[in-house]
Amino acid sequence: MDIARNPERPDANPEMADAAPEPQAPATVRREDYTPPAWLVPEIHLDFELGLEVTKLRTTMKVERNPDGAADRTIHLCGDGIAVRELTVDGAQAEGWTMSGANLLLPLSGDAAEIMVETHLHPSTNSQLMGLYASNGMLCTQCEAEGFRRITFFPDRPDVLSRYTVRMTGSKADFPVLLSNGNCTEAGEDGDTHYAVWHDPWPKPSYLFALVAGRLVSRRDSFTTMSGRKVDLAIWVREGDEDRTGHAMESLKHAMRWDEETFGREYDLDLFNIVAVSDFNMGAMENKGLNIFNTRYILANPDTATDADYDAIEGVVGHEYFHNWSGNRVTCRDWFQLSLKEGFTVLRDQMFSAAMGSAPVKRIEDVRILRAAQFPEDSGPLAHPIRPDSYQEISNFYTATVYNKGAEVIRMMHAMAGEKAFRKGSDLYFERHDGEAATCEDFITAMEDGAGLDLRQFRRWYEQAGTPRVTMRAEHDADEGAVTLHFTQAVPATPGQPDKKPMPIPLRIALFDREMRRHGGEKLLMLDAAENSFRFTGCAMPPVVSANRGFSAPIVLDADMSDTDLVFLAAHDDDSFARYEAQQQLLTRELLGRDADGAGGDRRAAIADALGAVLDDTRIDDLMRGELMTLPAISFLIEQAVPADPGALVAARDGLREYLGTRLSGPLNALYERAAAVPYDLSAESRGARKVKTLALSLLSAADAAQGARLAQAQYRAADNMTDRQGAMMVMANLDVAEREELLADFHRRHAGDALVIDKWFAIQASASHADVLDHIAALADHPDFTMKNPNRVRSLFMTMAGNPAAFHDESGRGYTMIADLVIALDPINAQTAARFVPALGRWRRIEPKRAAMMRAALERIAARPRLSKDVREQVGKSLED
Ligand code: B3K
Ligand code: ZN
Repeated sequence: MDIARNPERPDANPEMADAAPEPQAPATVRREDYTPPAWLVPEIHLDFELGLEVTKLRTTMKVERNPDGAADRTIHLCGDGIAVRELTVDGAQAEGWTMSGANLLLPLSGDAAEIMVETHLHPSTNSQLMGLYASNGMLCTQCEAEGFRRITFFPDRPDVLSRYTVRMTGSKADFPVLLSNGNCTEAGEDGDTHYAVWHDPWPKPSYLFALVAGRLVSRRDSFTTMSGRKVDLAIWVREGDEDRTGHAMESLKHAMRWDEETFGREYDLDLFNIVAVSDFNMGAMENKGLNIFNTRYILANPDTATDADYDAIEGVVGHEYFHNWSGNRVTCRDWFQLSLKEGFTVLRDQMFSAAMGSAPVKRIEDVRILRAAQFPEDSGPLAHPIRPDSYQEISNFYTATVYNKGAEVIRMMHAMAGEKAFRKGSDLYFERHDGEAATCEDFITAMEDGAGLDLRQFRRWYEQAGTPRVTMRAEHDADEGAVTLHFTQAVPATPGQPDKKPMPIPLRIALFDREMRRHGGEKLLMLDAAENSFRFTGCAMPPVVSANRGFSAPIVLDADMSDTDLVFLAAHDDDSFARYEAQQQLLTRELLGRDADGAGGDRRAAIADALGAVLDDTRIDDLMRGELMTLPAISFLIEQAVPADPGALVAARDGLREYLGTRLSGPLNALYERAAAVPYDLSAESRGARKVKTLALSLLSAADAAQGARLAQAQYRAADNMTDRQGAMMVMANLDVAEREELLADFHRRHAGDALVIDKWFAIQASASHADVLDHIAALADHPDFTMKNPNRVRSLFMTMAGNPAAFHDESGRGYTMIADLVIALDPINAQTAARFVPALGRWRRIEPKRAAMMRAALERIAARPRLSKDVREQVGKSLED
């Protein structure tokens, strides 16, 4: 339902509140229905009279018939919750215009015209945080995907590219800083008000428009590009936060340099602005020359941000910057092509972070995210290809599939082409489509032409949803000294796609000589059929096969290996990912209660031995050691055991942690002491020490709560940084000990008023495995610091809870009820954020019947509500479909 039709919505435009509150079935938009726009808008001029309560806007656009579009005399201008105040065509009152729902249809007599439309906006009541809204007394915008239509009437689709000129007038006191895309070309003042004019020379789609006005201060720097141009850089924050912007600025400069060196991409304006706002629906937004960020991906200092926060800032600053080419210079033709910019840009930010830090650790982290977030999507009711075929609400398609699997698909092209040829392909793509609104097909074709790949069958990765399941069986022929690897593959059925075709799967493998503990070189196999076999000679003994090294393909591989072979690879594989993977497989088998096979029959002991070897292996650094000490996520285990019993999985994981903590208490204590002695800085050594320290503490406390509480208390008190303090608090939050409350109160007191740290305080408690976790969460929802208006705060409590299996899957079903209540209460305030909570309930089919029935009932309760947003309705409807 659009906001103009829902009087319950707090941000409903008062002018539109009388409109009929008729709920309509949301229309389905289909990829195959794409037609080019009938009208283009080469130029647009926005004239804002700024106010928090009312902002008045006069939009002037030059429009012209699109020679490649349909011969439609009527221009279709999208609107959402806005009303026409005044409308002229070539200076005269417009005639014959009509409204079609929220959209404006305006007949035009010639092939070109100048249209002026006036709209009034109400930023301070815009709680959806789309369009123009107020955050902490400042004005800012979010237009992707369809927010521009909440500002003015416009053909709000990404294939309409315009040159923007923006004039802002406002109170000097309220809005001392006035920013928009491009460069400031004029500024002046008149008594208490002032104005600024900004011009962006690069034609762009409306989703990249941005405006910010408010009391802001900036950190300044500059960057000299590869052709010697000086670019001014500024990061704008609220007064008092400027000291926390250093890391973001360094990350930006590193990203600019890296993109020049790795992809040959140079920045193209004289100015690059970033603004941090505290009320934001997602991480950040790549508006041309004026990125807008969630404060959480900008602000950091050692006292308030963890090492993970520092990494996330580097990654997101890089990601948004890289969009300047993969997204802005070459944009998307329509929203079905979203992965064209997002998948590619995620790959670019992953490569950047790998280059800035530890590449093997980054790869493990990225695969962990893919498996925890994307695999469940691919196996559930919301499964969709990386290039979807249809949607009702595009905001629901900013998914791990489009982003992370999209990145994996392009990473496979990289693996098949090799570094140099891949670069030729990306160069050709940028050169061919610069200034255009392109498609995934354009990208694939450029890769074929530039990198010399044949991607005919590979296109299936864009068409088919679902994670391919691959089995591998090794057959050894002792007489011939040969081994044959037999592969089968199947892509599971997904909604709307019952039958799948085989995918081309690039699989990096190595055959280890069991005795020499070496392999004779890595190979890249291409699977391309339901069954493939490959024969290798020179194997007198059956080799240990290390397959899907580096996670070369986003698949589930059942390699039919004995525990003994997994123990071998966990100890000897030279590919860090494969070593990690062997250990995860062993752990997964154990946690799923699968029978031990080999390794002396005692898998627990074998796991403890392998982990023991990891704890003091001097060949690996602490950052990698931390990965090898991390147990598989329950969300990953749920995927492996259908129907899953989350309670049993949580108990199995807790039991194994207790066992490992007890068996390895000596080496864990030694590791803890060694790591605790390393002083704080941001070097890899120091960060690695903090990582293993808290992991060791967590295992030790699983074995001995009293010792855990003692160590956690001491770590908390001694901490000179947030990583140690948060780590100690997370361990303490799980324990039923008196010091728990004391430390939580201290943490809150210490960081009162610092929103990002108070978010952590909520999240720490919501992620705990404490027996009373649901009571704690219910109490926190009533805490004076909790608000439904701030997405970070909502996520810190409830998204954390939805990701905490001990809480969400509590056998009482109360976790499901709480999430359903949240969705119902949040939907009228912020539909986009509310819809993000639905997929957790939508996984009911993979859960044991008792819980599944309660999850389904929670969805049905949401579905029965009379006025749901399009966002929530689509997700709930699909989650309940048979
Ligand atoms: N492109 C934006 C995401 C916009 C989401 C709109 N619902 C951020 C990013 O991926 O870089
Ligand atoms: Zn992005």
